[in-house]
Amino acid sequence: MIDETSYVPPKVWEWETDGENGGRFASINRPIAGATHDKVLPTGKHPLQLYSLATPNGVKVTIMLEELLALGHSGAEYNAHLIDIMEGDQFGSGFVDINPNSKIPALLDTSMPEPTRLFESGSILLYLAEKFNAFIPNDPALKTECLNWLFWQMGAAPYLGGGFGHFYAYAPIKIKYCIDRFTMEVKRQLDLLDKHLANNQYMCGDEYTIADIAIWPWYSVVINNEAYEAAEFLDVQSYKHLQRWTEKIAQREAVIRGRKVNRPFGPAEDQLHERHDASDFDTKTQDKLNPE
Ligand SMILES: N[C@@H](CCC(=O)N[C@@H](CS)C(=O)NCC(=O)O)C(=O)O
Repeated sequence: MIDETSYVPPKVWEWETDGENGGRFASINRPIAGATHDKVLPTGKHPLQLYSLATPNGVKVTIMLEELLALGHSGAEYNAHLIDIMEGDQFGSGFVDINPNSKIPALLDTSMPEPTRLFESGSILLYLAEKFNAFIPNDPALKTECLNWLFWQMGAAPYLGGGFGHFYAYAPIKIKYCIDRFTMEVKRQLDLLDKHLANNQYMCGDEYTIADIAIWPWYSVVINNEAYEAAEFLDVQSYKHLQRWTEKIAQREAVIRGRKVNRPFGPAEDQLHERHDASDFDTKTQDKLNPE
């Protein structure tokens, strides 16, 4: 049993590979960057090769790609390959070549003279928005506001997931100090979004942009109790404007499609493990591949 009150940090921290304190992510947490094994990544026929998983960070990119395709941008056609982070796929050499940070999502744009690697979901959204001139305002002031919120999300998510979610839902022991600290911050984030959305239809006014596409996957799962089972604890019902925005975006066809891609968990009809063709949504979800 871990006794958190009597722990005195040693002079120099050491990695206890057989320690009891790894928690749920013990098998993938490492203090060393780089590949652990050789593995060539699969590739498909489309210009964009996505290596991902349907966590909120992964869903941002599949929603963006489905939104671009819905607008008629055929250059956004993509193959989505499943990366199982609990099995350590993010440490394979092919994946690390695309993302040295070993985290999903990672994207390869093969339509360029030299294939372009992309990692960090915010960088991927910005790249795609600029490449197709879509979901990013043309007006300089609005574009700046869009980027303000995009980068806000990139900084805020680690407090929500890595801080609050980790200590509230995943840590092997409940530590009041940590839960209080991150709940304070997450409630402040929820209130910030609620107040902003009281006066704005979307994050940048009337236009649906990559700021919404970045923020929605994280805060909708908290509002809908699909992450951390914390909806009651966080009193999400009280954030009415955030709820309105969450529900409106959830109804978009591209959002419904994007959420299913690279999803090996949840209801069978929502699980499209890999997406190699638009028709896969009709024929390759788990309910179709494995009917009862
Ligand atoms: N800031 C990164 C975060 C990406 C991230 O944390 N990905 C997680 C899944 S949501 C991951 O791949 N974790 C595997 C690991 O940490 O080994 C982004 O937005 O792309």
